[in-house]
Amino acid sequence: MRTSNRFGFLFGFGVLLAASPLLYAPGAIGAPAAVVLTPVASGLSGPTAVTAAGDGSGRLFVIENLSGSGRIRIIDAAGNLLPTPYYTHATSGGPGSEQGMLGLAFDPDFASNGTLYVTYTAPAGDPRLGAVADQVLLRLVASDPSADTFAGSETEVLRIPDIYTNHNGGNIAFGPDSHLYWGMGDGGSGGDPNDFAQDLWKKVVGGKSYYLLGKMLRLDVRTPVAAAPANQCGASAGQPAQYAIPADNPFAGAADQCGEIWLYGLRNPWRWSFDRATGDLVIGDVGQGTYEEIDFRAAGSAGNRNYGWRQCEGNHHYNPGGSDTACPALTGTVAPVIEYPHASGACSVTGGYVYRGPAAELRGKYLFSDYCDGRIRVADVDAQATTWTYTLLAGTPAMNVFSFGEDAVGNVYVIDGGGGRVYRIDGPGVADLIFEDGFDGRP
Ligand SMILES: [Ca+2]
Ligand SMILES: [Ca+2]
Repeated sequence: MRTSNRFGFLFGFGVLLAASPLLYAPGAIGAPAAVVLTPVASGLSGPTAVTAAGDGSGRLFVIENLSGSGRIRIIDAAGNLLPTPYYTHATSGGPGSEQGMLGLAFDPDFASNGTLYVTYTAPAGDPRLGAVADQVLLRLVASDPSADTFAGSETEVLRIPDIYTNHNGGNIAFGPDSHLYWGMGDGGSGGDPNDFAQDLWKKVVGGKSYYLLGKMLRLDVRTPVAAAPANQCGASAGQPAQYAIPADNPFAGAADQCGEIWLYGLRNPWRWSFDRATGDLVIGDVGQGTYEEIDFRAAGSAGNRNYGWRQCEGNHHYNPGGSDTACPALTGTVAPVIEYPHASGACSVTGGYVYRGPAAELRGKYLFSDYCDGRIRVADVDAQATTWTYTLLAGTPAMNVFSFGEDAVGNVYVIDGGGGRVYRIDGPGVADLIFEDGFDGRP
């Protein structure tokens, strides 16, 4: 049911309610009208990501994190959460941990080649490159792409050493160029004590070599190489590797700069996405203790690739500190398009999507949230603007927003990790659904 409030905006949930309509607080002036959160699945354990295969099957794939393992579940085209997981892998971590199974991306040609990728934190006992469990990119090739349980080959593509258990990024996605992007955190602890995010090469700490931390990586995962170049940091020079460095990567062929790097100066790019209409990259980069930020990279942009951390937290000096608020200008780094402080319960940004789905009033707007306050934010996106404005959606359920996801037709989903639920973000004109287990979407 949807309820009109006195400002003329509409809020509600896409379920049938028996009694009086739910009244929600009005949104800020200018908020989009009639946003509806339609429950899609509940009862999930530590849901961390949701995506589609782009294979015409209508299936959604959801990562669940359990203690010591991560698994992929399927919501079929009829909306049923299938009881048998699609795929399971041992991990370090568990529900609510920053470790675990963290990312999932389907090859654009999955329907024909059966290829998908997952990222996970290696389980205890797995070989370790760094002080703690490695971050791993794995290729799965399904022998039957239409099957609802995975059977096929598994190949490790890239393994990144880690030094602390937090800040593991983990999101992966194919860009419009069909290369795979992987967002990697700064290694962890707090304040990036080893300044990894600004380091473009390998750095030895405690006798172990670390690289590719605090970066957005761009990989050609479709082209295994027989002899890796000297600056392919995730491989041994001259040895075979399961991915190539795209020739147009900024540090391809460079001496003492890792060829995999696309962007750097990131702290923990936990969730980010490509705008399917423009190819622009929008990143939610989790802040340290004071400011959260959204970063923007226009498609085809060749400019500054340094997004500032740990010199800057948002628009503010971090290390070395400073009292001004013009950090990016003074450091020559890229300023965020959105910054917000830790206030009113906000503590950790969760990047979302530029909406390109069927709800007309949401099209072209960027949806994102905060893990701690669970409020959904709707930003007006103007690629010409240096900062974006946004409003808070009123009346959304109490959530811990772990992630957003997008399906093949541009629907955007939001994951309440703490509540084990997935919602689709809808507008008016989208048919209401009755949720089979009686869950009605209310907090
Ligand atoms: Ca880490
Ligand atoms: Ca930044």
